[in-house]
Amino acid sequence: MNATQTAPYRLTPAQQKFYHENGYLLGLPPIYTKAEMAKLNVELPNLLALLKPGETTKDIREWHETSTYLYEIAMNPKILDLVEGILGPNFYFWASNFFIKEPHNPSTVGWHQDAYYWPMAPHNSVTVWLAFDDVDEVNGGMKLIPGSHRGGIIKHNRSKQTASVLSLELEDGSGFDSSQAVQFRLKAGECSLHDDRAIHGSPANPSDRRRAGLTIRYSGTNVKNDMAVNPNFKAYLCRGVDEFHLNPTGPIPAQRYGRPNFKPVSNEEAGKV
Ligand SMILES: O=C(O)CCC(=O)C(=O)O
Repeated sequence: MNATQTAPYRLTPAQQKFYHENGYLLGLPPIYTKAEMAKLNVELPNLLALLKPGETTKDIREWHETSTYLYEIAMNPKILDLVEGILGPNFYFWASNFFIKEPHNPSTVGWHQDAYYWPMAPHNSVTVWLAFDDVDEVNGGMKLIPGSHRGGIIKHNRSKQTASVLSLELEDGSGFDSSQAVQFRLKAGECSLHDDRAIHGSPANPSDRRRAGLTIRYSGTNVKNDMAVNPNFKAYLCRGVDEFHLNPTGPIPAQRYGRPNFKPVSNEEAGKV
């Protein structure tokens, strides 16, 4: 190890226990310094410039396949150290998606379980939510129902909230109580982890501050995507060995910013409507 490398961060047994009991983890060491995060934010408009008329930042999905900007974030050893503490030594990443709420943006993210949307089995996936801004209760930070990942997958219905960016969601009271939700608070450059079955969502951003985060999805190599439902799925081995060979491997991007030439399968197409 040279002088600029830091020792890998290992989740403690107490953090692992907390995650497995509650379905999320906060209070983790920063992934990026303020200066590093500022640089990533300066670069972000280059990616946004590739959006087509009518598209929103939510359409930046799986652009890691063609953008080293995103691929390098997803493969950041500091993130992989955290994920390894949950998934063990052998895992891949397969998705990246921005959730950006500009100041005074009324968009919400309805209560949902990611696993309801994904044609993947078994449930052995972790989302890293990397904050590009300081995020809290004032600017529409995420909330999660602790322990809800242990309650099984609940049938989602078509969204009643017209402001929700998701089309399928869970109604408060249908198997969970939103007053039990934990408010996520992160500084720019920090991340949270959550289980693919944990119920979560976020309100609008009525504040003067942007609320931007990048979600990156990681799964154990034992998790298989149903290619009949999501044919664009590509796995990128992050750590260890792929002893199962259940999924196709993705190409390594060669340019800093680019968009894939496939249309990602929509949540409605991939979900169990
Ligand atoms: O950014 C948000 O508010 C929601 C993110 C989310 O739904 C997810 O990570 O699955």
